[in-house]
Amino acid sequence: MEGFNPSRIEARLGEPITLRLVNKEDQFHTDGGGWHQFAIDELGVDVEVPPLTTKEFTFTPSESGTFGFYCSVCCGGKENPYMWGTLVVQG
Ligand SMILES: [Cu+2]
Repeated sequence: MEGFNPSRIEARLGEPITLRLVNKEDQFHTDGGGWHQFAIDELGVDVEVPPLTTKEFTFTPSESGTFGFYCSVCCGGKENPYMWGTLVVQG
């Protein structure tokens, strides 16, 4: 619920990028049961991370540009000003 760290990620078009998502929330967290999500609509990325879990995943950006990523499990979803970040894809 502190937001994403880092909140800005850079990648290159067509090159795989691996992200490690660390969810520090436990299951007693009132909002969303401690789950968090990492989603980028435009790139078809949608990863959910269980409470107190670290999840690594790799994806390859298929478009260049600047995209917002967010969590919509908790905290007001896309409207939450903290659970937001930016992925910049160059290439
Ligand atoms: Cu969240």
